[in-house]
Order: sequence, then structure tokens, then C-alpha cells
Amino acid sequence: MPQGKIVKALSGFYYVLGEEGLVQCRGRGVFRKNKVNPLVGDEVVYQAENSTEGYIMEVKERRNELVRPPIANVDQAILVFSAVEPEFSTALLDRFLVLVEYNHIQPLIVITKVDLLEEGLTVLEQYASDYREAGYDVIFTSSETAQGLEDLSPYLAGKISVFAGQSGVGKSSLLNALEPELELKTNDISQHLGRGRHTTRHVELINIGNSGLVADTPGFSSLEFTDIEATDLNYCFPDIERISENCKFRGCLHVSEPKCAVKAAVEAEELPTYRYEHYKDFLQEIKDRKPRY
Ligand SMILES: Nc1nc2c(ncn2[C@@H]2O[C@H](COP(=O)(O)OP(=O)(O)O)[C@@H](O)[C@H]2O)c(=O)[nH]1
Ligand SMILES: [Mg+2]
Ligand SMILES: [Zn+2]
Repeated sequence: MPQGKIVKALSGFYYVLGEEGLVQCRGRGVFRKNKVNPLVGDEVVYQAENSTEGYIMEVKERRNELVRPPIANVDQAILVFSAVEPEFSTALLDRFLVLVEYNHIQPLIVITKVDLLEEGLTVLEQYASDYREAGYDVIFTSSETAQGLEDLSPYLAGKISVFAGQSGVGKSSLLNALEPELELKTNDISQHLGRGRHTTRHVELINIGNSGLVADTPGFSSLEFTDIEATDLNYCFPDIERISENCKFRGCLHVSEPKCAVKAAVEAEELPTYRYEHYKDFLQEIKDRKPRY
């Protein structure tokens, strides 16, 4: 039986991109009984009734699963941050990075609107160098001048990506610049009109460039650490995780423990102070979180 990937879910139909093109499928009744809920991004086995219609017979095991937007098997999160308007924020970037790492998704940092920078590029270059040191890839782009777009394209090929980032940073502009036929609305203020519109929207993976699939709705819209435990946080900062191998105590939280390699690395300027400060802020936020019942 043929296999494919669900690229859109709408009104009880799943649109499966198979080798022969798009097939409109229904789920088998047995899914409802076993509470298997096929998601956009799922790899499925389907039975074709004819060249355009069929039934999903099996959903392959998922590598991961996002709740908002509901997508399975996300390969990559493109974290879009503008150089200015709104101002670049390492606190917000670190928060996104933690959420992405916690979901075991590969992040890519994209800094947009570099055409608006006059001074200030050196500051951003320093941040970029810090994040590269931590283990992340960083790309500078402008949708105005097309700078950096050719650097970004290869990252999208053959993967399912979600774009994430504050409203107004240039996500839609970036997608339009990569794929002009999309004509996505930019400067879209409807995002501010509450969450109702978002939850009722269907999710679709759109084709970008050759063979890249991108979710048409931004990911990681909730920036709260609802599931992350204090001991998980270390693993959501790859630079801190690496250094922590030299902490004296296993399970060191790098706050008040003696012989902490992470604190020593900050003192020695081997770890940027702001990364450590954000780690501590997030740790406190997790500790202060109300228990769930
Ligand atoms: N100068 C400049 N403006 C940009 C760039 N990218 C986006 N913008 C502007 O920033 C605003 C928000 O962009 P949009 O793509 O809607 O952001 P989104 O909310 O993240 O999708 C719009 O007015 C865009 O024209 C860029 O690279 N350079
Ligand atoms: Mg947008
Ligand atoms: Zn430590």
C-alpha cells in the first residue's frame, strides 16, 4: 500500500501527499475507536480508492507532536527575531530555545530586517557569535534586500519547519520573499484579535522552495514553561549542559551548589552572563509555578 504525508486536515478529510500527488483521505473507523487522531505531518499508509481519494490505514510512529499548531514530526523551528522593530531580545530568544529544545526540535535562529540597521550590527554579530558558540546556527536576513535568503533556503529543503517569533518580526515577509506566489498577508493585525481565530483555523503545510514544507501558522505561541521541570532546564541549554558535566554534584542546578562548573564558567567569561541569568530566571519561574492538579 502507498505511503505519504498528511499536509492538510479539514472537515474530517486528510490530504495526503503521496508519490502520485495529493490524495483526499478519510480515516478508518478503527482510528476513532482506538483514539488515534491523525495529525498534519503524520506519515501514513493509505489505500487508494482511485487516483484522488482513499483511506488512511495506518499512522506511523511520531517523532514529536506539537499542540499549537497541531503538527507531528516537526523537524525544525525557525526562530525569527528582528534586528530592530521589535528590538532583538536574548531573553525572548532563550525562552523560545528552551521550548524548542524541550520538544526535541532542531532550532535555527534567523535575524531579520538587517537592512534597517546602521550601527548596532556589531552588537548583533557578538550575540550571533555567542549563539554559534552555544551550538546554534544563526542567519542574518532582510526580506527588503533579499540578503541571506540563499543561506536560509537549504535549511528548509526536505524538512517540516515551523516559523516562530513575535508578531511583527517579519515571518510572513520572509516566507513571501522565499516563495513570492504565497502572497501571505503581512503586518497582519488579526493575530492580536484574540485566540479564537487561531484555534478554529485548520493547519496546512505549504511548499517552500523545492521540497520544504512549512506550517502556515506560527508555532510556540504559548511561551510558558508548563511541563518543564527544574531538572530539565539544564538540558534545554546545550552550552550549560556541556559545561555541567564538570559540576561536582550530579543534578547540580547551578545556583547555590558548591564546585559548580557553570558558575565558574560565567566567572571565567566562558559562558555569557545573560545566558546564565536567563537560565536562573527560568528556573525560578518553574519553581514558582503553581502545582497542577
Ligand atoms: N525594512 C524591513 N521591513 C521588514 C522586513 N521584514 C518585514 N518587515 C516589515 O515588518 C512588518 C511586519 O512584517 P510581517 O511579515 O507581517 O511580520 P510577522 O507578524 O512576523 O508575520 C511589515 O510592515 C513588514 O513590511 C525586512 O526585512 N526589512
Ligand atoms: Mg505574519
Ligand atoms: Zn552546576
